Amino acid sequence: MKRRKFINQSILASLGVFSSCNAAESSEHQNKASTPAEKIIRPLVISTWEHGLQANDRAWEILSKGGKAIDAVEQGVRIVEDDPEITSVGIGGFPDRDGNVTLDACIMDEKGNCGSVSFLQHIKNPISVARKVMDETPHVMLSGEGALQFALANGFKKENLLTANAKKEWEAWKKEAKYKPIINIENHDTIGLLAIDKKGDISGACTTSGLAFKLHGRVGDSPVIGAGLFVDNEIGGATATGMGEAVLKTLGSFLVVELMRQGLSPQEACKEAVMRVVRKQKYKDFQIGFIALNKKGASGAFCIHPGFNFALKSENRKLMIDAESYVS
Ligand code: SD4
Repeated sequence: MKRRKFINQSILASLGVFSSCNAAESSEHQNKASTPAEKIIRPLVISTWEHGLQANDRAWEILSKGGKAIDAVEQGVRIVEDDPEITSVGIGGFPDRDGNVTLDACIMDEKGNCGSVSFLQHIKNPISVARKVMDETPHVMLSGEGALQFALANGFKKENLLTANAKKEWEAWKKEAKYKPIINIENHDTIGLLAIDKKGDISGACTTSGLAFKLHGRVGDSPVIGAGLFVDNEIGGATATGMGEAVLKTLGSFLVVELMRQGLSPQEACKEAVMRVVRKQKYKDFQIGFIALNKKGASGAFCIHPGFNFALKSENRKLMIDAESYVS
């Protein structure tokens, strides 16, 4: 059941990660609000959890050639959707309590365009369906059967997303059928990815299979623009991971971007959004985490409990950064 891989230093090294550090140690990870003299770092890509490393690498292939952030974020998270070993996103994702893999995703570009799919079954790249919703329909969000019909009509292939491993885990879960999330191994590890390209345009993508063994029909924060993801190209972008219900109740990613608009650094904005959840919801025995970047390429993160980390890639850096947390 335990899916979180606490990758140690040697594994990180074998992945080509130059170093792993905490938030305070990264020079690109600004704790202070931006000043006019601050160095502009771009392109840059950040994404949630260790699977962010491979997503960032893919996004970097596009960004480093002068490609657009919107293409980088879509292609980056697709790598994670395509990996059957990752049990929280795309194919291989853990199913709901009835054995259905149901996926949520959204994408947002520098013009404020956005697309989203929720409760989508049988399609392994929901992020690309969300992109099509954005690019080719007058709508923002398609759900369930309608989202599936739209995907099939646009050439996506129907496949069985329930892998043998996910089925085995679901069958083991059914013996007790208890739903008790455990911090950092809650059976959910969304990928949220934010990129700023050479031109300075920002985009974001977020994709997940949501809470494992959830009620059939449950949709979390990840496909909801403003909750799981938000981008305002004048200011920056933010994305969320963790217990979606808590993020939905505060429209967390929108909140982070608005706090940056008021002058907070990405780090300070993520912290204040987490504190809003802690204060308003009066409970904290779950994990949520935010990552954010601003127009200058400064990034930040904050979470409730230790254990959340994010991947960062820029011209000369490839890092896993441990997010600071409310609980020490
Ligand atoms: C959800 N927020 O469906 C997602 C799950 C997640 O890290 O982020 N996992 O609630």
